Amino acid sequence: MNQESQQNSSKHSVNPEKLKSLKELSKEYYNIDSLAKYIDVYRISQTDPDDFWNTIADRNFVWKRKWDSVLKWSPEKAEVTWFEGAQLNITENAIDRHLKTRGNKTAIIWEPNNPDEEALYISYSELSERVNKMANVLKKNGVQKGDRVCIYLPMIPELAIATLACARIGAVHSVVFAGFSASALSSRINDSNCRMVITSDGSYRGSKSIDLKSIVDEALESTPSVDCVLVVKRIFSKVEMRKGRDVWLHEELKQVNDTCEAEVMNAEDTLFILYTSGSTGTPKGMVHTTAGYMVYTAFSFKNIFQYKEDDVYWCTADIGWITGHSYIVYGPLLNGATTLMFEGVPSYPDYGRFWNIVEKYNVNQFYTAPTAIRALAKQDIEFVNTYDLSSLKVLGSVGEPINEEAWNWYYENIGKRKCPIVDTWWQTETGGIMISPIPFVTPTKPTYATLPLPGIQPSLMDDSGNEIQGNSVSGKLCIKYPWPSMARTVYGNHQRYKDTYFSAFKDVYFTGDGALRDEVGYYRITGRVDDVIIVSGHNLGTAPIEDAINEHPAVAESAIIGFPHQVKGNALAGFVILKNEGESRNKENLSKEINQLIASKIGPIAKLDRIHFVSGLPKTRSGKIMRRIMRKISSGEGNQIGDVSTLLDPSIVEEIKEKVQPFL
Ligand code: 6R9
Repeated sequence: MNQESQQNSSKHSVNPEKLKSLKELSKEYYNIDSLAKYIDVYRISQTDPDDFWNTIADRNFVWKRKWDSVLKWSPEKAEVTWFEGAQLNITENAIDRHLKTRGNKTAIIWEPNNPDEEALYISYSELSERVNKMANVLKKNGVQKGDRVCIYLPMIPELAIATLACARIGAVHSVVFAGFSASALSSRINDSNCRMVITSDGSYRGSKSIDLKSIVDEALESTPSVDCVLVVKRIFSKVEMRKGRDVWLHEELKQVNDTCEAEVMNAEDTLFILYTSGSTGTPKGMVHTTAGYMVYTAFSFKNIFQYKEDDVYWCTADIGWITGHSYIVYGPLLNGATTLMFEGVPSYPDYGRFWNIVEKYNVNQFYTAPTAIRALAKQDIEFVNTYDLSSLKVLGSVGEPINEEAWNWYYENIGKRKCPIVDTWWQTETGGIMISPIPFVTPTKPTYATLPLPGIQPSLMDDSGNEIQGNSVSGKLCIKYPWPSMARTVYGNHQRYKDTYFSAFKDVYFTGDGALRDEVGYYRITGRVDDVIIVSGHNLGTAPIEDAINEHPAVAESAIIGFPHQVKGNALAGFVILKNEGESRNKENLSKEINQLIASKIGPIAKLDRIHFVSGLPKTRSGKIMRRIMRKISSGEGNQIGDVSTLLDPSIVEEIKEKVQPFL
């Protein structure tokens, strides 16, 4: 450890003799494969975080220059700097360094929307060539280091390649999910003044094709900063190319060579911006920087998925979300893994598609979201049983609390009771997975994200700002100490960053989530704290109650909200989606049974005053339930629900409006 970082960590005074022996152990830090090692490594990471990250960073990456200090941290200013003084390029770590040993290994398997179309196997050498060429195309069209490039592409290889091409030349990528509307796209482009947009003529999603280029054209009517649109041919539709602005990628590629020197980046240079919608206000452009993000996504990928050299890893997310950034592109490639990208949807051509893909490629690690699990669990089990899923070793879940029913279904039917489920809690802001079991190491427990990764120090805070000690407690989930992949700021608005994450509690990062810590110290995320409902003075998280409801055999999914009540302060209303077989049941009886279940699982306090049977819930495109919308409708403000651009199916809002009489 160098001098400056020694000063930095002086408050964690460690006996040098002890440190020496810990250092011996640290040689194997990178891959935690036993509970004893987890406990040791976690302790080291907590005792001397600087030394811990220093070792991880030093031993597992290629640097053009090493750092002068590991961490500098000013909680008052909400400013954090990791690996200051270091220089690197993340693509040299994700691609170039593998070429000697893994040049012919498949880096990306691409499975198209239509199973009859040919899949692609892109080797590390081919990926290198394609990233370099794309990087040269960006340069040729005027993109320079530091410029922002908006990427609005479907899940085709060019999406991953474009992000890496930006990183190669030091341009900042801002990927916008290609299901967003023109206005959502233009506001994101304008917020960070993107210079270029990379898009395609269109996209396939199940049986539909979507005309992406015309959405971009509409968005660009109000985006003065964009002077070039790079268009990938995907669906071969007729598109209008604006002269002087739009260029075809395939034509540009013919004019460039396949070597592009990796730009020398400083550790804290911005790697990308990714927008995340808060419950209020405009989306926040979370800024992630180079070195810390690299170190943490690589380290967490390796451990959470226990990836072995010949494994095939598949994360079903879209690269438009943080999950896709960290665990389709960067984390896997930094570890020289084979990562699968799927263009389509779980229901096309039928509900067996995911399992068909697992069989086809012998997928070893499968990472998806509870919303997908619930949707698939609703279907005939034959869709699963037709396929051989014996290659699977690890199953992952991310995005929202996974209810017990879905957890059990996943564990039994997909993992056949032999694959641990890693319920991974994290956020766009955290850059990487924070709390999760390590498979074959941490004993799992349904609905619990279990334990923090080494280097992550969670804490639960009470409403007066005190840390809650001990076990069997609940509170607001905070992180006490910086970690390398934390977002550094909100693009163009550091005050908002400070206000959102660093002002609720002194000197700690506030996640916005509530959590409980059980008797052995396992964490369970109970939902966003803005969704917490106080009934007769009791704080009730949404997740445990929804879990209880979902245990009813006729229920597929549910969401609860609070509404004002004269006696209790708030009462609970449930929105319930039934399985097909539940539709014909008497609703009054069903409601009684649901309430009995809640009473027995949580207590009579959590019984629902109203139950609405609906066909769907207002969800974001990444599967999160927008309870805010149900609250607005329920309180008679259905005409003021605000921005619904991130909703998957806006027609659900109309249905709920019709079914729900405001609780006035
Ligand atoms: C990665 C991602 C973040 C919010 C987060 C929390 C919820 C994510 C979860 C989970 C319970 C899990 N969340 N994973 N809740 N258990 N395993 O989803 O990022 O889109 O920014 O959402 O999602 O509420 O605060 P992002």
